[in-house]
Parts: sequence; structure tokens; C-alpha cells
Amino acid sequence: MILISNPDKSQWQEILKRPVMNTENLFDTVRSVIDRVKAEGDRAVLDYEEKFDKVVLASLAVLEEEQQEAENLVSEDLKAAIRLAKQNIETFHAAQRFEGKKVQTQPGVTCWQKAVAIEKVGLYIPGGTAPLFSTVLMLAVPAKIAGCKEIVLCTPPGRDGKVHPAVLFAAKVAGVNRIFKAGGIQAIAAMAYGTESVPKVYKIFGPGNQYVTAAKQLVSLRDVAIDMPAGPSEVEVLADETANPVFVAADLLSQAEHGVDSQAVLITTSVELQQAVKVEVERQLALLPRKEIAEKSLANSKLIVVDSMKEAIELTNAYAPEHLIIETKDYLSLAERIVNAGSVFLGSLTPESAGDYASGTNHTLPTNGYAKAYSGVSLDSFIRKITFQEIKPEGLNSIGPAIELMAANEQLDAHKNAVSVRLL
Ligand code: HSO
Ligand code: ZN
Repeated sequence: MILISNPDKSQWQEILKRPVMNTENLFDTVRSVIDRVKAEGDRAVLDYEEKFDKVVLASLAVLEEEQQEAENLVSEDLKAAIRLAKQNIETFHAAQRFEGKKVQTQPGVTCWQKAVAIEKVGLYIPGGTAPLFSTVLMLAVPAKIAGCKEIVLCTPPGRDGKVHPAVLFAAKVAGVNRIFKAGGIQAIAAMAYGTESVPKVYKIFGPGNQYVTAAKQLVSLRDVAIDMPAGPSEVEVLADETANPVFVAADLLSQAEHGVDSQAVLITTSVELQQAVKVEVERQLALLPRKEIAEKSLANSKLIVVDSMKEAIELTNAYAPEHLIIETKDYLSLAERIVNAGSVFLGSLTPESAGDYASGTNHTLPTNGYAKAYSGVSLDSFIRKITFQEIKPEGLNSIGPAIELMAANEQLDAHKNAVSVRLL
């Protein structure tokens, strides 16, 4: 961990820098895999599963029996926890339903918006070191509430050719329609273009490594929408002298264990807290099963002391963290001053883990400073708002002449005529 004290504003940019990934040859590899999947469909996906995931599959689709078998393998306790999380995610996202109201912009001119679900969506769930079945809930539950007709999920199988049982169980609970064993670039390409077995979707969601991220970026250039640009996960804890160093350290570590490139930052007004957190992180780290991963990401983590809360807030807004935990005495008033963050956790009893799993908010959030311009996944991510309008004689009489004049001045006479022929 890097300890920093009272940095000058000129150093902020350097201090808040995210790790940059080397993408030199990345896009060439990604493009070649995408092109082959596009041309050869299932055959290419199966070959790439063998090459990248080291598994020979008879077919991509997860069968009904496999779904059943998985359900028997998940403990009753875990099932209950997944159901509890699902319920809260559903409650929170259902409250986001959009009711477009009809607006008379002037008499005889009525305009309104209607929310319509994206018909086909694709969810990507990474394999790798931790099976993220919580992410299945975060994506499929809002998709279902929105009314998406086809919810497709791709996830890489283990070397035994099986998908993690909790991933399959969460998918069932959340209402995923079809699940395929495919990971990485080939999964993204399969959902973007469709294969014999994987349907083409209109929007792809979900986290992934740099290959998945690059594949999502490439396919989104023209062929399919994506949720948001993604980078390594990150947390900032904003704390004063009242914060409990045991809690703060646990919060930083919960982020650090995600991956070697995860970012964990503490910004505090208290030198004592900075020191205490450093000691406490080392103590807790030694006890973690994923300590090797956490250790690597902590090597780039910063514990920053600043002069005042005002400066702490400014630095926070400049960083725009994916997750922000505020552990201070007056956290509610400080929260009012946050303008750049993906998701904010208030008070000492609100760890990021709550939002990662079960409080109800979504954990698919903008990283890498994108919180300055993007929101996290919500019900809105799964709908479009279509506008409608209806004009009656009174309305056309009153806005018609203005339209004619504007069209004439833009030298678009056909536009003008479309009104004129009706005003006769
Ligand atoms: N913190 C991660 C989500 C997650 N955590 C899943 C545990 N499981 C990105 O927001
Ligand atoms: Zn997490």
C-alpha cells in the first residue's frame, strides 16, 4: 500500500490514475476470433472452447437435466440466500418502472414516451477464479422485470464441461430462458451475431476480462449495443477519525480480492486512521484465502490523508469511483456533495458487500472514471423509451406555420410541404 500525505492538487491526476492495459495485440486477436465465429458459428465456438477453456463439448446448450442436477448440488442455505437477494433486487428494480405521462405541449399537440423492453438480451457471466452467480441475479432480474422476451446467458464451463451449479440455480430463479457454455470472445461474438444454437441478441451485458471487454467494444461499433465500457473493479473509502479501522480495512480488502488489477483507495482527514488501517489491512490480509490476489492489487492501493473534508470531497469527485463508502460522522450531508460515483454506501454498517449481493441495488457499475458520465445497470438498461405524438387540427394550425418557416429557412422544402399539404 502506498501512503500519501496532503498531496498537492498538481499531483492528483497522477495519484488517481487507473492501471492502463496494454492493448497492442489484443484487438487483432479479438477481431480474428469474432470473424471466425461470425463465419462458422457453433463449430468455431466449440473449437475455441477447446483451445481457450480446455474443454471438449458435445453441444453448447445447457440441458434440462444439467439444470436439474445443479439444483440438487446447491445447499438449501445457499438457495435461501439467493432467493433473499433476488427478492430485494426485484423490489428495488421494480420500483424503477417508468410511467410515461401524456403531455399536451399545446392544445391539439400530444406527446408521450412509452417504455418498451429490449426483446433479446445477452448476459455474460465470467468463469475464472470466482463463480459470479450474484451477477446472474443483477442482470437477469431487471431484464425479467423490464419484460425482455429472450434472456440468453453465456458462461464458460469448467474443465469438466459443467457450469457452476450456483450459476445455473441463480439463472433459473431469475428467469433466464437459455444458457450456453461459452466464454470469452467467442461467447460475445456468438451473442452478437448468432450461431446455429446461440440466438443473436440486441444488447450484451456483463463483466469480463480484457478480452471480453475488447470483444464487447468491437461488436458494439456497429452490430449490437452493450451495457457500458468496463474496467477493473474499484472502491474508495472516505473516512474521518470516527471510522473503525477494522471495518475500513475489511472494505478495502473486499475489493482487493476481486483481481490483481482491482483498485482500493482510502481518502481520510485522519493520519491516525491512515496508520491504523495500514496495520489492520496487513493483519486481515494474512488470513484471507485469496491473499495472493489481494496482495498484488494492494501494492497499487493508496491510503491518502488530506487537510480537510472539502478537499476529500473534491478528490473523490475527481476520482469518480465505481463504489464509494462513506464512513464519517456526518455521512448524509457529505453524500449530498458527491457528484461522481457509481454507487454510494453510507455509514459504518453499510459495506460494499451489501450492494454486491443482497441489499437490492445493482452491482454492475461504471469503472475507470466512467461514473462521470454513465450510470450503473438499472431497469432502464433493458428498455427503450419510444416517443409517440398525435396532432389534431387545432394543433397543426398553431404549430404548422412555425414548422413551415423553419423548414424553409433550413432550405428543406419537402419538409415544409409535408405541413403545407395538410394545412390547405
Ligand atoms: N464488486 C463487484 C461485484 C461482485 N462482488 C460480485 C462480489 N460478487 C463489482 O461491482
Ligand atoms: Zn465485489
